[in-house]
Amino acid sequence: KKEANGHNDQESETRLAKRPRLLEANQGKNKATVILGAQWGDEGKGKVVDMLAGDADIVARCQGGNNAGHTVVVGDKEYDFHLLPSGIINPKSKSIIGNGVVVHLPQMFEELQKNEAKGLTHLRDCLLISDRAHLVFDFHQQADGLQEQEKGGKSLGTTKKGIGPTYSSKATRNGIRIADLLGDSLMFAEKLRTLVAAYQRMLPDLNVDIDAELEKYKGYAEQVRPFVVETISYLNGAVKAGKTVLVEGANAAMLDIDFGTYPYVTSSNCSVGGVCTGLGLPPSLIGDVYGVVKAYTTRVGDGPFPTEQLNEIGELLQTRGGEIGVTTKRKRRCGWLDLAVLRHTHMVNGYTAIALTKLDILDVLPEIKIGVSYSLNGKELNHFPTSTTELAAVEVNYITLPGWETSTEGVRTFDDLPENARKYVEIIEEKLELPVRWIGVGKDRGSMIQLY
Ligand code: 2SA
Ligand code: GDP
Ligand code: MG
Repeated sequence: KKEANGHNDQESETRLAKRPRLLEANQGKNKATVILGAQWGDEGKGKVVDMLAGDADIVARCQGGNNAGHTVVVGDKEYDFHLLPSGIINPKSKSIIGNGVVVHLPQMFEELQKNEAKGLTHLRDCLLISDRAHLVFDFHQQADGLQEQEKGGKSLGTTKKGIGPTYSSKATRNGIRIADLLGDSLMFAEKLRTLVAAYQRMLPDLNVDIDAELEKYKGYAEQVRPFVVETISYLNGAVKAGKTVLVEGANAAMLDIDFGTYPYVTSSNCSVGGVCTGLGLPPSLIGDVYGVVKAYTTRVGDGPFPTEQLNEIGELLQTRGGEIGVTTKRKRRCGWLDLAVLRHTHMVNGYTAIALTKLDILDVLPEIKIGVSYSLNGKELNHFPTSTTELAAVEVNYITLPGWETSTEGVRTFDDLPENARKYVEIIEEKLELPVRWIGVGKDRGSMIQLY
């Protein structure tokens, strides 16, 4: 008998029988784990990624470029990664540079060579690069410097790695992708000439020898070709096949172009949305999202920083914490932990838990403050200020806790931490309503307390 919708009973039964299988196929039980910076960067993402990479089949970068500087310390060896995912130390996992990353090929090959010289000889066997990733050229880096110069006293304090100019080329649809470099060489040359001309119209001082650049990139095309794949189907296929995927965020939520302290931000989405757009992973395949939080706050580059300590406390954090930019060697600005920042980034990123790093740096302080909220004109704010003028004018409401004045460096269990250190951690958990899963008490790979 025909039903109103035109199907007969038997057809409907077959469809129903198929549905559980189809539903199951789309449930996506296996999901990627994501590590994100929860403040203004340099929270210790590299160390956390390296710690988890031992169990990962794939570690992927989704945004940013070699502005990032991620440190991993293994015994007496210190590695700094900029474009390469920090998980690449683990020879058993594949490392992906995703479509959302911007790649300066000469500096990527330099980074490979530098780490090979340090004994990581497996790197080229592990690396995969998206054919959709955009290329950063030397003139993008020059433009970054010139644009900063033009801003004078209002500069952003960029790393001058060409990140902003490259993402703007991408947004104006003049950008050049790795696939263009590997495709028709005449088309690549034409695209490059158009892109350079657009930049020279904006910045007449920009000096580019296009023919020399084309010659150089002929060589890079062949050097990079073996690493290039269509990473979107590769990665989605891997997650569906049950592989363990770890995503390494670069920069941090407060530097996110939408949610950070705009315009004092980088030019990509460093929060969880960037994982989807920068790798082609749907939200349903994203599992745990761990926020990496430094036990105090640092910022490198310009822009408002409400809990900054321009005094001996800030200096102590800077020197004890070795707070120097991994990419530019600039001194990082330092201040107290800021829960207004963390509440804002937790709202956007939805952390499963946090990794609290560098607790050991606070070991010598008799008193420790935590910024718990902001007030403006005597009124407590219930959301993070949008305007930097407002952010620069807020008053921070602090609580003061007693320090522990004991070394935590050798501690490996939560119970063995001094009581005041445990209280510091517990207050953060309570105020953010978010568990702390790991606590960092030293630079080395092993200097980590796991709470659960
Ligand atoms: P850019 O170069 O356009 O991304 O700069 C824009 C802002 O983003 C900040 N930014 C960073 N902040 C912290 N760490 C970063 N990586 C390096 C590190 C930084 C360094 O690990 O130390 O070496 O200076 C990073 N990359 C970009 C930048 O300071 C600007 O405020
Ligand atoms: P990332 O950009 O988030 O990967 O962080 P960076 O590598 O730029 O900066 C973090 C710095 O802190 C590096 O020098 C790390 O070696 C160091 N570090 C990470 N975790 C800890 C920790 O728990 N204690 C100490 N003392 N140093 C740490
Ligand atoms: Mg860093």
